[in-house]
Amino acid sequence: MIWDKDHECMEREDLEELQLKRLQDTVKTAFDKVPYYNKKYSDANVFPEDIETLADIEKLPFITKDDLREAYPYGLIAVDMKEIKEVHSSSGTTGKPVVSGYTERDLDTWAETIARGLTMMGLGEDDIIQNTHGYGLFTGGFGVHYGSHKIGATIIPISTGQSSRQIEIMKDFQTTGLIVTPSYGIYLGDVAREDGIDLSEINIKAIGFGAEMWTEEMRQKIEEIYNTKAYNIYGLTELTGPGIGVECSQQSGLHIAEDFYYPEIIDPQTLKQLPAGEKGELVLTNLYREGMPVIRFRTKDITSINYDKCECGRTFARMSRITGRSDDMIKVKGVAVFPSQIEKALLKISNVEPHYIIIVTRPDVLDEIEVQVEVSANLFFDNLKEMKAIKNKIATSIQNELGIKVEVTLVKPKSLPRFQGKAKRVIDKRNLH
Ligand code: DLL
Repeated sequence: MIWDKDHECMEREDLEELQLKRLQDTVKTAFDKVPYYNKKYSDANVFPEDIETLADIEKLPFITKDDLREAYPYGLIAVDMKEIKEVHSSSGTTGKPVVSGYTERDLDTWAETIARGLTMMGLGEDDIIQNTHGYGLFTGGFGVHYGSHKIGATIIPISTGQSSRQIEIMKDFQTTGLIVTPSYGIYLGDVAREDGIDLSEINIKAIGFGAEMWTEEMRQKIEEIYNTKAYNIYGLTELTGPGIGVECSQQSGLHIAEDFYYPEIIDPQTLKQLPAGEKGELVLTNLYREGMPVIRFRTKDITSINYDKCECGRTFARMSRITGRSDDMIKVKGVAVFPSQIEKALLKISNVEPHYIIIVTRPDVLDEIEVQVEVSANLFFDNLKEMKAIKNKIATSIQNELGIKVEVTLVKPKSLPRFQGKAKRVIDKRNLH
């Protein structure tokens, strides 16, 4: 079944016509209503009337997370604040977050993309959907919630945590659709085993998972645990949230809601567009957003786009699974972590050198972070008691910055690598690529 055939199966020519019209409207509104865009575009000497074809989008400067932080909190809002009905924020807790604002229509568009996605996964009004995404500023909870209402399903808004209870509810409430992050999906499998419950005997029809990087092996594991198919959901707070791309029954790439988002793939070095099918950084533009139009946002996510027609009948292009990042952001336990946040936490403490590395592991199913930090020479050799105190201080400072707990190891002066050029601070041993 297809939720909105008129759009999802559009001929490319008609789709491009719609995209151009929406792009022109978006750029004009941004230029007229948002001083931030007005200045940025005027400085770059590009104006709304310069967008005559879709290819002209390349004339517009990019927007990055830093731009959004600079505009924090409401600098990119294009409507009167009373039109903004809801705000969400990206997961990095105490680091400078990014705020995303939605009008009534934006919330409806967002719900629409999730409704399409849930339909792609084979879910509908007869289903009972257990949403384990956190309800709050994170977009996962409410996004999936609104979309589930739109398809007329029954939603269980359980949110994250209480893992044994999740399993009990899955069984007792007869859950047929489960929405999880891949690592939480696998973790719940372990909890069920410990609780003596065989999840493959619960009648789950489809699993939707996303919000973090995963591998095909992880998908296989999830499908085995729950004895059903698992579909990839992609999205990011800045552009709205989950639903920008969702996999259909073919499980071969995520259909991008191209009537609402314009995707480009660029070479992260040259910043030039790459031909269809080539791997690079995904750049996204809101085509139909009133509250906070985001134009040419560098997601830093690495993927490729396939424009071939899909067996399922949808014509929207498909992006492949995210296989990496063009920056050093890592998502750990669902929280976006930048090395710069760790550096900031370290700099607050004396007797600590600004030399550190971050090691991310997944010993079992959950992520762990170890931060190795060099301490000054006099301290390292002399004073065990003080070393311990500093270690605790660092751990607390980092936890305050990131909102998650990390393991701190103090290492000898000059024992960590020194970098020329771009530092490579993160050693990700989770094998997610
Ligand atoms: O993670 C939105 C979301 C919620 C997506 C629920 C899917 C399901 P943020 O917290 O802003 O938003 O994080 C966005 O997470 O740039 C990617 O790096 C990563 N990410 C999101 N979905 C996937 C996915 C939500 N399916 C950032 N595969 C993005 C790999 C993903 N990475």
